[in-house]
Amino acid sequence: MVQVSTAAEDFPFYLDKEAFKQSVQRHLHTTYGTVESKANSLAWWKATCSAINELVFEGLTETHKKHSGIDTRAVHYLSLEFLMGRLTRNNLYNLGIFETARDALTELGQDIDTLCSEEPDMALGNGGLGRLAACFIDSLATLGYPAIGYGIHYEHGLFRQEFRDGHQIERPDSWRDYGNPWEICRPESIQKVPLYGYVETEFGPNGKMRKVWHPGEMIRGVPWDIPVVGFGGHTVNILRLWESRADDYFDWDVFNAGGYVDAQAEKARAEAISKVLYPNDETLAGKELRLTQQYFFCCCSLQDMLRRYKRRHDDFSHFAEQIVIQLNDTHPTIAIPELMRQLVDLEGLKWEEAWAISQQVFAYTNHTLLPEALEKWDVVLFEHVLPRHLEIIYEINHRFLDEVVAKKWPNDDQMKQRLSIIEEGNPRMVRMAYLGVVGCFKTNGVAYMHSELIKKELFPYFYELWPERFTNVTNGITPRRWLKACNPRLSALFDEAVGTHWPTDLTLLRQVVAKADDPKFQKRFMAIKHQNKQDLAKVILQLTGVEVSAEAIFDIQIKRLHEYKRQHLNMLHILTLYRRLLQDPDLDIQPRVFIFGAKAAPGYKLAKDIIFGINKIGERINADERIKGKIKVVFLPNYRVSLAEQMIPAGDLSEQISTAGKEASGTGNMKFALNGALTIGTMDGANVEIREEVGDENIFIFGLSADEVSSKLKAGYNSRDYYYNNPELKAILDWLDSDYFTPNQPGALASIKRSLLDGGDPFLCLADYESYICAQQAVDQAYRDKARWAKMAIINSASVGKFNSDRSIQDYVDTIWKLKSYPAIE
Ligand code: H2P
Repeated sequence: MVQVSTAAEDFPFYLDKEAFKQSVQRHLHTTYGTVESKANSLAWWKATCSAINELVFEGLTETHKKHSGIDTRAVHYLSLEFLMGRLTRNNLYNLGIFETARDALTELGQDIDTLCSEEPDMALGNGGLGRLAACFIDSLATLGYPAIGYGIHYEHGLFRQEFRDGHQIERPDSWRDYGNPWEICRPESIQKVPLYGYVETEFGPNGKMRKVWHPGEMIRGVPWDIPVVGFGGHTVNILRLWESRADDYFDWDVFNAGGYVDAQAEKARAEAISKVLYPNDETLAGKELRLTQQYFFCCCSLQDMLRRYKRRHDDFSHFAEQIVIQLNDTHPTIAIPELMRQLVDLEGLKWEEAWAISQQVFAYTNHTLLPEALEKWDVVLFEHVLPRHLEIIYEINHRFLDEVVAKKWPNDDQMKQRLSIIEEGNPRMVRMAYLGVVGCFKTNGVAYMHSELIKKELFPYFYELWPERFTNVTNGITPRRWLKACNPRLSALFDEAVGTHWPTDLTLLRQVVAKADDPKFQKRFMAIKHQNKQDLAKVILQLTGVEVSAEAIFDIQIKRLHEYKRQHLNMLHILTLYRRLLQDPDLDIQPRVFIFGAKAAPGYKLAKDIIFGINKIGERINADERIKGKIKVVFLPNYRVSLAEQMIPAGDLSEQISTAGKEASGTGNMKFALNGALTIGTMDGANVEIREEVGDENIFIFGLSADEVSSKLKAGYNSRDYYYNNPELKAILDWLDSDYFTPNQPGALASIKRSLLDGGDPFLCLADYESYICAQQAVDQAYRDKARWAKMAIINSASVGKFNSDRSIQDYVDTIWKLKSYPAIE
């Protein structure tokens, strides 16, 4: 494991308060053309960013010099999502000048928290997958590995969520309306991307036949670089995001002839590619746009890699030594045929040569077993957008089936059909996940259990064919953002307890376990939790108008809204408690605040109904004086990274309640445990490994195991059995048919009940209900014993060092990437 010193004295960018102050003032005057008396917080924030950037860019230049000087192997991380959140605080901490900047700004009459909140979140992602990519590039830079992240420079990130009468409303998220101080446009590295058209077979200059693609359209990819500062400031890598533009977008002739709108049509079409993240793909046009997006950024990124490589090499014999490309999920697997196209069609390599290279550079991370998230493209659509790539995929498939499958399973057509990259059916589909496995030297899952399921359930025959290609890398989170920066109080306590090196070596926190029984330490630990809860209570009041007490259990579920994540199971628990309280207002339960944050995909009706349901149930419960405020329910609007940073330090209970076998890993579970929340969860994803680390007595596990889930489904699961056999469950489900929570709108919540009964309850909420309620009772009991709870919380916080994303990155380096660390600034 690489050790990078992060002791304060070793930070290369030591800067005193005076120098920082002067820099901010200078930028206020000379970069933004304003003065102290006129500047608002936005101007102060921007001037602060410019002051920080002086150091960031110096680090960037040094890193560039170092890495290009040694011409080293680098990892290229291709991801449709990078959920960066805000960067100001992160960059200050990583440069080791947070305190300096805070004090300098205070002397300038500015509050650093206010300035930091001026920054819009870079919400270029949807959930855990995108945030993982952001944590990974932080760790890569921290460990000094040569790396570049490649993605799309979306004009709008994930939508901004508002609630209207409890319903989710989507509004565009314009994160860079007024510019983004962190990014640099690089017109010198623009790439051109061909699309559509047709392919011809021609005779090449050597008399050999060759394929020539005549594209119907060319798009330009404009790169924007965002510097990624490693903790300690020793290395600054980049995240390169591509923006689409029309090649020659303004048609003068049409404009001069009076066609003012038509003249811009091409521009609008080209720009649509990087307009939004996950355009609705219910229509054919939406599907085409998604495929185009995936191809667009892979094509630009590969050209960029080849361009850089060719600066130093005359042939491709060293390509696979220099370049490794990690495909973050199935979305970028189109990069495989694209590299083949660039090598064979454009660079003139033989197929065999190109395929041998390609097979050594690509590795694929799978993030989900859910079929809906594994890309498949209709062959007709594919051929329309990428005619040459379809041919290449056919060739890859043909060789794979004839040379590999037929050898292992001679005369077995069924096996060929099973493993074919093309799914025969109506319509025929390209299975991109299969292409990923065939074209990559490694395929990994993101937690131990998920990686096992990949082998057993998702790709069993591929596993039989190539067992050595399958591996696991358990996810992680960066402790810099998810403890040091978001929870300064707890960080200070840990600094005192174990010294200041834990942000890079999180296993040092294990020493704190010895203090878990110490009443004084418990008191300090829980006092910090209480203060964090008070802070969150203020945010809750401001966002929802609901007053909550920091004495209550803060029971939090934050993640994408999806049936498999089972926010509606949590809702059933709330309804159960509410009903019990109505039957007996003196019922002795620990007060709880149920806190949610989640966005539902705009086209996912039931997910939106669940948000509506929780909001309406919350309204009724929060207003019901009979239950004396014993439970409250709040759904915080517009969940995003910066809100998570305020919620996670305040959690007592972390809800990780997915149907076993469905959540590949989860990373919110790690963030909560690190910040001293106890997990209530199923044996799913990384919960299994968290349990191993914290011990069975410090986690609340419930529900069916993954094996039990699959046997139950095979045996014919009937959710109605649970409904009829449990009168309490029946009563709360029937409640949803009434207008109890939605006055004058009877049945407004009925779709949730319908999905659980008529819809067959595909994620087994009802099968797990009883066990979940029992586990929640155990939580209630545990919380009564303050010393016991404190001990459990401390043990959680101290025991999850394994989930540092530096460890994940080191695992990737050791098993897949084989990189060397070169911190740029010693
Ligand atoms: C996904 C998986 C998570 C996993 C994450 C990162 C797709 O994220 O479902 O289980 O932890 O990738 O590997 P999410 O659901 O949070 O969007």
